Amino acid sequence: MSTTQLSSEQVIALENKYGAHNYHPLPVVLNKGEGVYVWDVEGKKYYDFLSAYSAVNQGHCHPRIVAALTEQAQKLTLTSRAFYNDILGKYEEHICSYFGFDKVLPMNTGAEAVETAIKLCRKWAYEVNGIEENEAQIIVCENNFHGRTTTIISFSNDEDARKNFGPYTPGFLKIPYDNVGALEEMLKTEKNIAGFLVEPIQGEAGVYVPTEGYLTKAKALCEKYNVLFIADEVQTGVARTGKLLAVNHENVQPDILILGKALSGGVYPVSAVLANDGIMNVIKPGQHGSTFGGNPIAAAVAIAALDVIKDEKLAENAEYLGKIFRKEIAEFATTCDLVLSVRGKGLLNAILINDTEDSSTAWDLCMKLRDNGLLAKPTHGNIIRFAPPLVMNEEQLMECIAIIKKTLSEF
Ligand code: IF1
Repeated sequence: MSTTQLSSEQVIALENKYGAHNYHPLPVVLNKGEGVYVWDVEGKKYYDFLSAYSAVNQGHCHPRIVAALTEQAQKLTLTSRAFYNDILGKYEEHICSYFGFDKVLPMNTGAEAVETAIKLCRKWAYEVNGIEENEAQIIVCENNFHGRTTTIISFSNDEDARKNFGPYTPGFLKIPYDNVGALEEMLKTEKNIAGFLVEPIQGEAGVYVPTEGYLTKAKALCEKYNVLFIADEVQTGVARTGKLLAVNHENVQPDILILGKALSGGVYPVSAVLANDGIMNVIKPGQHGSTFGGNPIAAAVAIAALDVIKDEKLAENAEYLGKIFRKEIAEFATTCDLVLSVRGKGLLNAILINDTEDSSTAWDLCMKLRDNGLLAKPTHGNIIRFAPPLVMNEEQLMECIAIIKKTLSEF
């Protein structure tokens, strides 16, 4: 292929011909990202209001994180875990003290980390909690999204995510989200329960923020029934919701914490599972792993990505700007019947569009937002997620809110 820049249409045609059709992207072809901005191949500039599904919390191509990547890449990229390297231990100490856990098991993608947490929980149940071998059950919530591996979609109720991928992995019990009674009922009546896996805010389901106190009560129930509280913070973690972790809004410390996405600032696939020794030490040599898990580049990038979050006070910024966003949009919603409501925490927000699930209104609105210089994408049906990089400033946010209001008004 020639090195000259392809037009958007040419790129889209290539992907359509040679790429699996497992996505339906918004028709915009990007070739540059910097902070809160991305540019398309025709040179048009956009505000990014998706942040690669909250992986780019630190902003596109953050110089400190890119520097960590390029510096490490000149030295040592991958040793595998057959040998030690001089940066993994440093990273492990850094992330454990950063989130307050004894140990970390480093992986690469969010789904791998969720799978790791499931294996850890089951093994703990058998070897520490005395549950009958192969009988462990893990409670999950309706409308969850935890990734796309066969086991994870086995406990999804999203037909697109699970249809015709069977046979499914057993050992999961479903309860309604944000329903303490349903959790208690399940814990009281079912046997062999090993853990409760939950998103502190359900992202893909449409940014469902649970009732204040839900996480606290759920954690207390897990303690009462001696099952592990497993928080999937792949999307809500690393400052996205206005605190370092979404569970920090309720001072809940999970038994197992799952991180991904912004753990690397979107520069490299990095995920992690954190737990204390009583749980993590059930994993012995040779019982779990991954070729790239904890590789030197991932370690260097994650150290820098976490430092940027703290040094630039991105959680505080997300909290402050998120309040402005929801206030402005809520006020606007009273004057625009296209908008039903806005909800979220920090800079993880969603607008409910006044149309049916199967309507193309949300999609059509995102196309108009694109024309007006702002990129966002619907989650389910009539819900549009708005999640800009956390490095955004108030002036930029106000400009984006103006674009959103203008687009909705003109629609
Ligand atoms: C897609 C959204 C979907 C996640 C939570 C684990 C994972 C994710 C809470 C798995 C990943 C991504 C996957 C991506 C779109 C996006 C997403 F919610 F963020 F928007 F799909 F629901 N736990 N979420 O949100 O992490 O293996 O992808 O690194 O698959 O379309 P991963």
